[in-house]
Amino acid sequence: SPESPQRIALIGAPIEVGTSEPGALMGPAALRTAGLVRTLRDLGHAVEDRGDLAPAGLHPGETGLPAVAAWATVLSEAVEAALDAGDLPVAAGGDHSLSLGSVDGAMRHCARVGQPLRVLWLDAHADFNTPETSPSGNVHGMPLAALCGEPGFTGLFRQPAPPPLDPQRVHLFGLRSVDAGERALVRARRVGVTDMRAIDEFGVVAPLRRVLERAAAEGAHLHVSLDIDFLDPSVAPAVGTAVPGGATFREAHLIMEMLHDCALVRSLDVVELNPFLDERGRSARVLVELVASLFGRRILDRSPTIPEDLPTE
Ligand code: HAR
Ligand code: MN
Ligand code: MN
Ligand code: MN
Repeated sequence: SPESPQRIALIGAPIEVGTSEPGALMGPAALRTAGLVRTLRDLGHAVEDRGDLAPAGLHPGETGLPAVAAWATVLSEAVEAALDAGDLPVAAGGDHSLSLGSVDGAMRHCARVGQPLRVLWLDAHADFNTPETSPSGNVHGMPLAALCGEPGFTGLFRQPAPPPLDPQRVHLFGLRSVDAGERALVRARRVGVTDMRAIDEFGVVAPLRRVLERAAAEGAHLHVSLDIDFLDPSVAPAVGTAVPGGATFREAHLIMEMLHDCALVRSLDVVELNPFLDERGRSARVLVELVASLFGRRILDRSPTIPEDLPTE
């Protein structure tokens, strides 16, 4: 319901330099085709589609660190500027290296206004590899390590850079695929984790509530990074790195409803949609549904209650 209309800035980032599976650069187009802008407007929000970013001087097909750094720079600038202007940036990817820029932009904004930042990472993966630990060399498996100041990422961020992200202010949710080296790092740095085992045992509500309560207590800016492979591949098949045993549609949907109700989300990434691997637009539509719930679509125009007068026979 449009009880709290937002100004949303949609920032397309057709980026796939971070992955070895081509197709993610079609992600922003597929999300628009699936009705992302119209859906958010129908909820009463003012949506400005800023189109797709294109790093200056970056030639198509260019790979490696210079390309990753060029994307991180334009994304960081766009997200920081949107936040400074009071808009809520939605960065539509693109592979997960996108978050190098979006989270960096949020960090700069938060540092300026003196607001604590927390990051909720909805993902099958930890994305905490360094160039040392990565089994694949793919940068989409590394953004959190880079943002948290692990060594091996020189030249990635705009200078001067803010202090690195505190790993204890990051919460991985839905984790079910970690590499040996990154597992050791995630533990050593005490990154917050709700893995699939925990979700199976306790559901999504109790663990997420704790994360949101901590963020609410300090008036945090909550950045949500939604990797489509958080979902089970049977729900959203358009992923390059599918991991079985993911979230159901209902779990993801409920998470989005809780994120809306907490009113702490100030920036959002929607990443890793690979339309080339989709089935007739299914995954793109699922993502639009989920984003709609995060931005206030609800089943009835009230909070859920347990009916007092259950029908009896
Ligand atoms: N952990 C593996 C690697 O580093 C796979 C990473 C895949 N990452 C994403 N984003 N799809 O979460 O290569
Ligand atoms: Mn990811
Ligand atoms: Mn992932
Ligand atoms: Mn639901």
